[in-house]
Amino acid sequence: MHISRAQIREAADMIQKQSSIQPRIGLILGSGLGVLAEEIQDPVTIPYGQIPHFPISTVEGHAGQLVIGTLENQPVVVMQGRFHLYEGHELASVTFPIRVMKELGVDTILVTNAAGGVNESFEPGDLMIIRDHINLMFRNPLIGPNDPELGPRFPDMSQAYDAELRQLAHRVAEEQGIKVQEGVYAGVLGPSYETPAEIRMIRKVGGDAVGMSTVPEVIVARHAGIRVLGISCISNMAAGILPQPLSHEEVMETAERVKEKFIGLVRGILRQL
Ligand code: R1P
Repeated sequence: MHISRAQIREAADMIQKQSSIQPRIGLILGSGLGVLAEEIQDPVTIPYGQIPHFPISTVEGHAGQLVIGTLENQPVVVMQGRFHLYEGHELASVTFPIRVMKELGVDTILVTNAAGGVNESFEPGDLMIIRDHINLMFRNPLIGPNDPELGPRFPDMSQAYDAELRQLAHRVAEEQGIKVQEGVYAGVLGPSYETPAEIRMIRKVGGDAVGMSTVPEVIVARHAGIRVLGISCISNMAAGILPQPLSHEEVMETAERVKEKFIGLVRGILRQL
């Protein structure tokens, strides 16, 4: 599947007809973190099903709608729910919204997710600023013909997660007295959770947290020249660290528990962007 500029334009046109706001910042809200979209002022909400070429969200905790409005006086476009490869979507669909955000004028995105803690010094409920990622999906959304109007054939990934934005996130966290971690996000395909042996491997190769999203979105954002800040909510410890089995219910519960500090951190970052 190949995404064309005409398809991106078509989706952006539809969105621009619904809202006069020109978003500068894009937010992608991970599992259970969609609550942040309720904070948007003067929101215009568009279900994904109404936007040309957008797939549909199928995962619990992902409402499946785009919300456009302002947050801390910043014009934002928010994905209340994202797409995952394991839902059966193609990589081009999973990352299509990033292309559309760029077309709408977005220059910075904040990518969030719920992730399992691999680093044993982390605790469920911690927020982790993403320093870098490891693509363990072994797929790349840029495979196929490259449209140079959208980005270069071989985009640099040495600064995928913007250093200044990470510093800002740390500063805001400190101001608010929120403890944050920083680390490397390992992206896997899912949907089965990882085995203890896989988690040991991820730890050995330098992963601090693991999840089933984010990596394709960030690759496409960097291809498009969008600055990226990533925040993981450590929703549980990954397999083999604690004796209990993993569940999506626990992921949702932890997201619910941390929502105030998460919202506070994001609002604080937006205020200073
Ligand atoms: C598993 O509980 C789900 O939570 C995470 C994983 O990637 C997986 O989809 O969701 P997000 O990455 O979308 O936050």
